[in-house]
Amino acid sequence: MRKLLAGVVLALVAGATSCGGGSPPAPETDHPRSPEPSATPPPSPGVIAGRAGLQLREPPLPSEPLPHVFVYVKEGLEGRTFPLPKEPVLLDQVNFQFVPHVFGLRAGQTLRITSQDTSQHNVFCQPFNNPGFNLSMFGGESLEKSFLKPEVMILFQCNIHHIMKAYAGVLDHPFFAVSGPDGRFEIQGLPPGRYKVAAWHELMGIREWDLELARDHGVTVDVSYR
Ligand SMILES: [Cu+2]
Repeated sequence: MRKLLAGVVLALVAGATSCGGGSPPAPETDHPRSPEPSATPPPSPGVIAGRAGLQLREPPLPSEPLPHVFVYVKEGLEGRTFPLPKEPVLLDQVNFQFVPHVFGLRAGQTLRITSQDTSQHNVFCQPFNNPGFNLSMFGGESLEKSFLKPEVMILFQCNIHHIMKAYAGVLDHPFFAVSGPDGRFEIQGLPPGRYKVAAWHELMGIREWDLELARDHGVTVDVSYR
């Protein structure tokens, strides 16, 4: 009997890997996949950590790391307030690029925009939920703005050099992160609870998922685009 059962399990596994005589059905791509169980320990309590990737080749080949993905808690913090940082967030213009390209800041926090280029730039920003502006800047100048209402994302452009773009996610809480060159991101300090978490990329779009953060360990998420 045991042999028979083992045979059935093997047959099911074989069937799953050769379904339809070709590759298995494509996984649902509208939702990030949970990572395979592995030897990697879960993140520390209060942490949502993971990696954003672009799956250019068929699994199990690894995905390419995807930087500039804005990952944030979208729901689950309603009614809570968090102290506002006094330090400004910096948006610089260097060699005809906004630096950083994607960033987060708090509603009401100061955004200091600077330029290191000798050429003139014109920072053009037209949010939906907040007042916009359209301001000329020369190297060495700086200006300060803030957005009082949460808005994900706000686009910054230079009207003179159209390749210059930056995106800001404005939130009323501090639980957001941007994936780095290796695709990795980490949100820290979340209280235990159920959350809706979202990921945004300027070309690849939005992913959302629900998760529960336990008291004793964090959660790993795999933000996979294809
Ligand atoms: Cu410019």
